[in-house]
Amino acid sequence: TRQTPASEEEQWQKIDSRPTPQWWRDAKFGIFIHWGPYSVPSFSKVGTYSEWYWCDLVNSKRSSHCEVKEFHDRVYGEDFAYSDFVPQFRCELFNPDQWAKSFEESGAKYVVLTSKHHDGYCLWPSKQSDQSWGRPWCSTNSGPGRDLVGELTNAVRKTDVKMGLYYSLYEWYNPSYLSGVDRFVDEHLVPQFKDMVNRYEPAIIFTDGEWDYPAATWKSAEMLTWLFDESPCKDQVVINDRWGKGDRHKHGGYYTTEYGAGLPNGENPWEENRGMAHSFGYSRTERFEDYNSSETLVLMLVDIVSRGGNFLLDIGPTADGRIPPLMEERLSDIGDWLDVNGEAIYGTITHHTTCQWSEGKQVELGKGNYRVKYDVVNLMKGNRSGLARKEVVFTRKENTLYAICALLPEDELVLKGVKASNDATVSMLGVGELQWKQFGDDVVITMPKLNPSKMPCQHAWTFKIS
Ligand code: FUL
Repeated sequence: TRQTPASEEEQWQKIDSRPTPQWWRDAKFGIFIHWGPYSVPSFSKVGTYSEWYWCDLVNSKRSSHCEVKEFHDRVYGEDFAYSDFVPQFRCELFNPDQWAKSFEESGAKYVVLTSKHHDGYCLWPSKQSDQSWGRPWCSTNSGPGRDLVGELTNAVRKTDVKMGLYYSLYEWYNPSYLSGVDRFVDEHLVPQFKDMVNRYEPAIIFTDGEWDYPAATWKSAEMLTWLFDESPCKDQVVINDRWGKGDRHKHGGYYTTEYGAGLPNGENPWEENRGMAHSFGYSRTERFEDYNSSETLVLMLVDIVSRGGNFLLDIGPTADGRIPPLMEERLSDIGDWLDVNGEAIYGTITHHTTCQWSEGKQVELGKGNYRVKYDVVNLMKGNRSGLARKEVVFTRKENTLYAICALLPEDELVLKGVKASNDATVSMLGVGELQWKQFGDDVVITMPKLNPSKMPCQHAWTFKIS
């Protein structure tokens, strides 16, 4: 006998109870990539997203005061359409193996590429895209004439970094979307989504653009049921929480926060995503001072991981297919840090304790613009009573505790409220074993003499107690 098909509610129950695969929870650090025709103008009012160029342009027609419109008319002319950028999206210097190498060397364990953003332009040969747009609207039949998703997927799969895909449910100006969402979902979205999954078997699916309609309209539960029951990546695929209006932090997979503070603990799997400056897509208006320093990015990673989250750090490649060197440098610096300190990050869980440096040596985790640009420090203040400042953060793996410090202690490091057993060993990653003593409730570690020109790493230092 045939079973009656599950109701939407039953489908969600099953989807929501599926644990996020452990590999993702252990991975901690991923790289987000926003790349598409918007990478051609690569322009945004500073503080906003360059991948929203088209939408900003259309909406600004109604407002007299818009930097995108002013820029567009001045540089390209009023009659220049967004689609006219596509021939200039040529990616002629795109070298997928080189990208994959940068990703691997950054210490990231996964990558998430925009297979399709809200402009609907696909970075892979999507039949549905060309059909519903009534013109070539994918990267094999226009622009670079290359399957960018396929090429990057193949290159990344040669490393041990996992390949994931971002996919926008809605498309601002798709004629089919504008003329009726139900038909768009049946004839475009569902078959296109399945095609993407079948072709590339992504390790992660980061959906987005869900906010116009409830999940039922997008047929999200139906797509996810197919994904987990039938698709070729059903066992290990990881999903996020952007599947329908109002459903974030409710339905789907891991919780997402965006240019936010993240969540206070690891109760639910979560991931903070943000660019290195203010935008996801490359923006030529962002200057050196808009970019977070390597130090800040390392501290963000450390702080997020200490609260049980993952960090999805975005890069915006250029229309000619390069990763801007400043972004490459940031990735490489994070990689250098993880080379030494990775064991305190990957595969760890949270360890909550209040902890301060010894008197007179109190520091804040993150100095300068860290606090201004990244409000998590303030969030944590509110959540952890008694802890005025966050000086040391902790992670844990079985019987090993890692204390990560944003400033190098001078003579000794006092970890208040940490009890270690008599036979414990204490070491500094990249340096070696250190002398220590238990003084009442505190572990006191004697700092070794370090040669400033031969430091194990920069930005933050890890002490291991096991
Ligand atoms: C948002 C999008 O609108 C942004 O453009 C970006 O893709 C971000 C990750 O998600 O909601």
